[in-house]
Amino acid sequence: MGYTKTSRPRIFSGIKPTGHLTLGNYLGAVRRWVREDQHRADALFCVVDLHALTVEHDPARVRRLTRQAATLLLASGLDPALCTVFVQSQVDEHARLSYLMECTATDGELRRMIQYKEKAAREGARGGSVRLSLLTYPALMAADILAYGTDEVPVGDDQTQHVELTRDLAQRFNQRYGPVFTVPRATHPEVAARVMDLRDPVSKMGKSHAETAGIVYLLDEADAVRRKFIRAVTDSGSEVRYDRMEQPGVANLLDVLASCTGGKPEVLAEEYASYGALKLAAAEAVVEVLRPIRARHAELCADPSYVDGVLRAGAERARGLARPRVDAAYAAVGLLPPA
Ligand code: AQP
Repeated sequence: MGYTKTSRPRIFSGIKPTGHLTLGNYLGAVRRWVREDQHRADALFCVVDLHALTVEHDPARVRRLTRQAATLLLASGLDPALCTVFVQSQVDEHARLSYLMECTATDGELRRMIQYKEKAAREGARGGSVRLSLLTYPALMAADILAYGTDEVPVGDDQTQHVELTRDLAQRFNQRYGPVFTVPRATHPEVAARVMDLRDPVSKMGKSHAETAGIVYLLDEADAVRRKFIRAVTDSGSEVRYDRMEQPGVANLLDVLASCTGGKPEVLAEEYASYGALKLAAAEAVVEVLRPIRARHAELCADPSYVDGVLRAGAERARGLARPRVDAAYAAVGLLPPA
């Protein structure tokens, strides 16, 4: 059919330019893309800018954050010789296939998405209106993934429900119209699949959140990182234990430390006699992880034409990979071939 694959698994994942990239993005997703996925698979990584338009947005900011996200992905170690890095809106097949996904999903299915419920409630509470694209966003995300015959989607925990929906849509489409799509599966890191806000350890560290004191950004200076960790909310009591339910603040610090140093949170807990010592250790571990990323980011910012070139080549390759499958999906549902 023109979209056969190589023997290596196909991997796709993306990041929304809704804010500055966070430690959660890095530990939950990007680091695995860099260390594992790009080496063992035919991997595509995308700045999913269309998803940033589902809530009120400033065009200049989205443009700036899209470039910054792409630059940070490269600064984190994605290597264009090993993987494909591109921007979603520069590859038309995503929006083209999204419509077919909307015709496959049901209204009830999309309204059940937790992120839709939470964000719609947030917008409502602010007195704003809820964009229709916030509801249909998982159909576009399904299109992002399915257009490439993706086998694996490396994401943080918060995206599990959307990938499950993508699987359902792929299966439903294939049953109705014939085998066009690969049914993908989500993969998550062993530790730090959900990094929590340091000031509110029962909420995810999210880059678009308005309250930023508990959010560590990849571009934060070392002193800012240390300050945020020192002010992290811990729990009542003083014993360092790894208990996500009873001690979410301490567990979060242990997850971050374990993820940065390669240890196990349960084992690390035994090494710290106080919350203060744990905070300092976690802060220093994060400072060391971020140091080379910030340095490389500064170098890449001095050479914007390099980043442009990577994105141009990435979009070209992505287009070539996606088009045959999206054309096949259009034909399968009964649409005429391109005129
Ligand atoms: N806190 C986190 N811990 C672990 N993984 C995370 N990811 C995001 N936050 C965490 C993973 O990073 C990838 C890209 O995320 P995204 O851009 O889709 O979402 P975000 O950073 O959470 O941005 P927003 O705009 O603030 O989103 P909402 O409002 O939806 O939370 C994904 O693999 C994600 O799992």
